[in-house]
Amino acid sequence: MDRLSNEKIPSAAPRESNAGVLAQEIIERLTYRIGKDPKVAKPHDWLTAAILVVRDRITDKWMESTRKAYATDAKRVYYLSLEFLIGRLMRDAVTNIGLMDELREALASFGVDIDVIAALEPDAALGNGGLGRLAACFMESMATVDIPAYGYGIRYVHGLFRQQMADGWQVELPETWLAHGNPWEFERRESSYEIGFGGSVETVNVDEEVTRYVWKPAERVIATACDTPVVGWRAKRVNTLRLWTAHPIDPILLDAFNAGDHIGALRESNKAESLARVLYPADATPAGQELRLRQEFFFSSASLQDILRRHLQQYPDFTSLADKVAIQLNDTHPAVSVAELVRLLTDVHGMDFEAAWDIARHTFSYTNHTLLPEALETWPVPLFERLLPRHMQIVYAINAKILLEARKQKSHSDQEVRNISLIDESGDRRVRMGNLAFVGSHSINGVSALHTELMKETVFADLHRLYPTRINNKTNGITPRRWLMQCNPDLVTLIRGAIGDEFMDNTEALQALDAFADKPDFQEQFARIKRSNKVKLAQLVQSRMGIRLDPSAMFDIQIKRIHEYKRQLLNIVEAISLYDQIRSHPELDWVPRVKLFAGKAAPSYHNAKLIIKLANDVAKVINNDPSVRGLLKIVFIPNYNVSLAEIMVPAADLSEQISTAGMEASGTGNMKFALNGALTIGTLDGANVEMRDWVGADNIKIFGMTADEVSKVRAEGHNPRAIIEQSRELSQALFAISSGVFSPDDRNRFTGLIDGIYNHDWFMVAADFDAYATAQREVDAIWTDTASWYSKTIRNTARMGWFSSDRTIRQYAGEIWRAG
Ligand code: GL9
Repeated sequence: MDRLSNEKIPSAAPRESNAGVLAQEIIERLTYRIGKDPKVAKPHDWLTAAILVVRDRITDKWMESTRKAYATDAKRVYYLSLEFLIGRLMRDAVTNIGLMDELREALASFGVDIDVIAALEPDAALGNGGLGRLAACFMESMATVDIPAYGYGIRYVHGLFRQQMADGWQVELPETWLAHGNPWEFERRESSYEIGFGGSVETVNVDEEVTRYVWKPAERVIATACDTPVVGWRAKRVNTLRLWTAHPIDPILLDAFNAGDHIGALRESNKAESLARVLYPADATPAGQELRLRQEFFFSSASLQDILRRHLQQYPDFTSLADKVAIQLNDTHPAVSVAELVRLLTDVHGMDFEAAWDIARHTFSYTNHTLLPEALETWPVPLFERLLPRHMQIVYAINAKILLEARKQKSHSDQEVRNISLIDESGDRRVRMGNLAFVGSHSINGVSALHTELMKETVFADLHRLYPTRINNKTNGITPRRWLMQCNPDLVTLIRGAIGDEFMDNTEALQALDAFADKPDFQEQFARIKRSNKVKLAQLVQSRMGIRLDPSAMFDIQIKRIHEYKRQLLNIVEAISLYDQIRSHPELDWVPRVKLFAGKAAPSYHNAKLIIKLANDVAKVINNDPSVRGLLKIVFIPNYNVSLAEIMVPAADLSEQISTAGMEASGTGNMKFALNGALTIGTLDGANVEMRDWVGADNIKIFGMTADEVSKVRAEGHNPRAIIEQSRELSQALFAISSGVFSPDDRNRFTGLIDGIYNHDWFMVAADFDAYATAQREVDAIWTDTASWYSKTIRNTARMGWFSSDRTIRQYAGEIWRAG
């Protein structure tokens, strides 16, 4: 059997749901909603009709969920995120409502293959990488564990760019996920809010004691809600993802138009709509431009106005806000919300500053996702003040309070007080969004145990001493529905046969698989499924790239954003060294390997783009060298996205999680691979540390420097040149790259990249090379002992259950939100 069967999963769809009924509904949608005769309907029309049927099934449950939240006075959770990296929704929604078999049958009765039309659904790529994908996993898990939650974000017209290769270089093309419309969403014209920018602040003296501040924005735009239902596992609950679109107040300036200024007549309209036009493709480097700050304020203000309106529908005033509302800030991108909530409560709703500040602090919590100093958002004071003059005043008022507190405690030196300040005075004055989010929140969490400890020691050390109870850890997780049940249906069938169905509701029940890890027949079936997943990936590579892969080779995969700290370069350099060794020792038994890469580079990140080019240049040489005899292949698959990950993750034998220790806050790809039965080769970084604890040190290949060692070496300085000269393998590989062996058309192409390793080696590529190469040969040795390989990889699947995002969300709900 090759797909997830619904057998024994009770259908959660409320109405009669046999294939015949579904078939009728599909025809009804096709005819009356799309206006197509089934005889001439195109595959896309069938997809839309099927989605509409599924959406309607979800809608009943959606309304029930909303009514329940009102009826029980439940606390609501709001997840504010500038990114939601959703991918396709059809398979997700259909499996979660338990209708996969019936829908397949219904479509088949019209000669339509559900797998074919499902593949036509565009990926909703409203995010850059791990941070956005985490938000999408969390949305699904919040519905699954029955927490009344809303996601708030922006409905970008263009999500993350499409990546094309031109002679091995990354080229960015616009992505148009809305080209065929979006049948999942409901536009909510009635949920519209005015958002201001610029202008000035006026003072109104209400009486002797009370002064009111009135912001008179110079520009105003309208935010309108667009809702997508998010259905949890077995449709227990359906939550709302509310994304804002931007519109001008006057769609066209008729006076200008009539006077012949046709472009000027649309200027306001264009300016407003630019707010929701495109996702910033920056990754762990702040976008920095004014439009980005506008986007951040636009979605923060719209979301808060919506939250306050909903609260007032149910409660008399805002004194109960912190008891009934929890707002999670996903990174600093929505941090301006802290000032906006204070403004709305004071200036608009008449509360005094102290009371408003108290409510804000008890309502917000903030998740930090990176320690990279260049990624911590700051805005130039003049820009912030020009765009948000009232918020600037509020930031100063908050700052005065905080600095006074620190002075009173006498615990902080002058320099430490400067570190705590919301204003960075070290150069041109800037507003520190991380500090604003921190002081405005009752909880600040990191995303893995190691990252949380490093937060306390580094970026937030001084704030942590002032507020020592606020920082806490919530190790990331992944939804097992998308990242096991949907992407690896054959494995799920095997597991159900072995241990029953409990793991489908409680991922930690996978533990029972441990007992099967050494059983030869189970290993054989596990291996057969892995191989068939590899065959599917090989077919994709063959059809997209014309490269033939041998599914019996080890599939060694590194997929993630391209970044120096993630060290794709280390992987490539090791591949070159392996290439050299295979050629000089043809008599040895080399393990056949396919090294697969995929990932996007931020368009402005020079070295990341160079690394993509290097991977492609090296692939060209190695893949065309007959002396390698097919023992090593390198493939860079273009346009990495969620849907491609769903095919690559189940096909991996080896998962590369090799970031410089201390730099990857958590990682979540690491969890997806291990859950699907890959062995991990990785550093003690991010969640890898906890993965080692769960799967056991024997079942993961850890190598390299620790975070402490990295920071020590960086502080004391090291001599990469000496390290390189001591390693023959490394010096030869680096020399091959820098001298143009892989770039005969431009011999100096990679000189700068390699000089960086010789001169400072900030990312410890040289420092970790030997340990990495040794670990790779140990991986080869395990591979050669097939029984040992599958015993380890089965144990990975068995022991990764804790990394379900259901567990993560339960911890947020219990320890931060006090909801659900
Ligand atoms: C990230 C971290 O780098 C990852 O280690 C972490 O797993 C995720 C989710 O917590 O957050 N922070 C960050 O800015 N990105 C992350 O992936 N970058 C992108 O999302 C592109």
